[in-house]
Amino acid sequence: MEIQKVFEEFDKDHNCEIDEDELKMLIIEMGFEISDEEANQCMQDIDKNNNGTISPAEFQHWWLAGRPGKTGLIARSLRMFNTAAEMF
Ligand SMILES: [Ca+2]
Ligand SMILES: [Ca+2]
Repeated sequence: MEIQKVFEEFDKDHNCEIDEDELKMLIIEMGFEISDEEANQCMQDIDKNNNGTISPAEFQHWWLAGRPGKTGLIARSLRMFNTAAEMF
């Protein structure tokens, strides 16, 4: 799975950054539930410069670092996402 593809999947409005709403939307689409607080923590895990959005570079850094995070929720969602992608 290419990082760029995953990023594009998150970036629903294609403005080259992922905001909190987009993050939540994808996780909900994957069939998980996420609270505002969890979404916020996920953002903090990835948004290293704390400007409220995830840039491609931030996303790539987080991805290559092994997708660390407080909640692990996105990592779980992405595993589902990979599995779904392999089915097609
Ligand atoms: Ca976006
Ligand atoms: Ca950022």
